[in-house]
Amino acid sequence: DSSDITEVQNYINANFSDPNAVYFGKAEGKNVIYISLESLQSFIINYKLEGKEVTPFLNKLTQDKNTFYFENFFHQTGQGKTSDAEFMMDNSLYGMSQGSVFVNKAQNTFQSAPAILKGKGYTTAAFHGNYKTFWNRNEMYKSLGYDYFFDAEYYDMSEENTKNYGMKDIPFFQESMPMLESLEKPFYTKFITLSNHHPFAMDEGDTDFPAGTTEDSVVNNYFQSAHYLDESIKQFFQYLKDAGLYDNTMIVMYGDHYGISENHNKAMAQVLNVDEITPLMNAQLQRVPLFIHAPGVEGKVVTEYGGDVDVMPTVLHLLGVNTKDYLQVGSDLLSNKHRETIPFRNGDFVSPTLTKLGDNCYNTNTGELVAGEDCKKQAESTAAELKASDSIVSKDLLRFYTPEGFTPINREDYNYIKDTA
Ligand code: GP9
Ligand code: MN
Repeated sequence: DSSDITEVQNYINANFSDPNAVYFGKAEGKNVIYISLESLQSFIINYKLEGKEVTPFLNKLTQDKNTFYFENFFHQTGQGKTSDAEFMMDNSLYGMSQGSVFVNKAQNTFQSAPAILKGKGYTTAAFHGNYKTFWNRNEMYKSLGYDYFFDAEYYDMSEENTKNYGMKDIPFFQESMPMLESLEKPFYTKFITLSNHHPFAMDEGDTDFPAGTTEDSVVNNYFQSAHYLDESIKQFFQYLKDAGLYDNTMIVMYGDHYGISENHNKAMAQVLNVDEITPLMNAQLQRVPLFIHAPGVEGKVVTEYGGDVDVMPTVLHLLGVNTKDYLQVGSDLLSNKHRETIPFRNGDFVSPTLTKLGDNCYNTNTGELVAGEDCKKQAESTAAELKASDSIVSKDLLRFYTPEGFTPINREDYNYIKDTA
């Protein structure tokens, strides 16, 4: 009821990170393309196997003059995996502590990035080479306000084009181009890649990159599969240039969640050349790459800690949309007041100084255990942030509050039934 809303509003107002005047509106009117980089973890950036860069294209992009590369960015996903990352990118709210918000809360009211931008004249679309019902996307995307959902039905799902869940990334981007080019501009779109998915095995002929040499085939395959993803992104960037879209499009790319779980710590210790992967190192391995390529904006390598929920306010502020009246729990990564305590979905947190994992509190830099008391303040802010978000999602609070100037989404305006006529 209204007292729940007031409590959440007070929390969010008190914690709002003001937009940075240097960047606010600097990408106004640009198209937006999000790319979900399946299972891509930050350790792979600039990693060399047998002297060869695994992700040469992305490595170079970290130094690009119009690109922000966030090197201390952490995924905050739970059981909803890819879909949790999508949810956080589009809403700056957390997925659920149990189960998937896409599956369980698809009928809720949201004030998502696509919905907000539709109010500014944007066309919105999602591209994914798997069938639309996976993760209940076809229902959730209605509530998020996606005008179009190009799912497996729009792609050539032949044997040679597909692997595991669906389209291989190279043909996926290639076949997406005519559909992307058909959209009215400006557009807000997302592309969800698939090839770099566990167990990462490649089809014959799809890569000439070497596999790793540990005793763990999942880890070994990961190098080849990540290399293939990098190559597909390189090709997509070229297609965007060829189509004349590159210079007026902001491209946001993020690793959706870890690819190598703790079950592979033994091989990962070899890969990272350490004796063992400690719990603290495992937390540090939850870093995923985040790139924001914004034409005309001077980028940089950003060292501040950040997490998934922080991306939406960052992107909207670059587009010149103030998020102050929206109920979002993230903190603009480019704000001078950006918050650097990054909650994980289970209530643990990482920060540049302290890390809490279960009952243990660590000095992030030395790895030493410190008094639990030292982590208390940040543990409280972590719990408060998760609580505010959970309150919004579990009680469907946004149906009681419409920010000024926002047009609510009517789910009935949307369907993703392919027109075969
Ligand atoms: C499936 C894709 C992969 O459509 O999103 O799902 P994941 O297992 O990574 O959540
Ligand atoms: Mn995924």
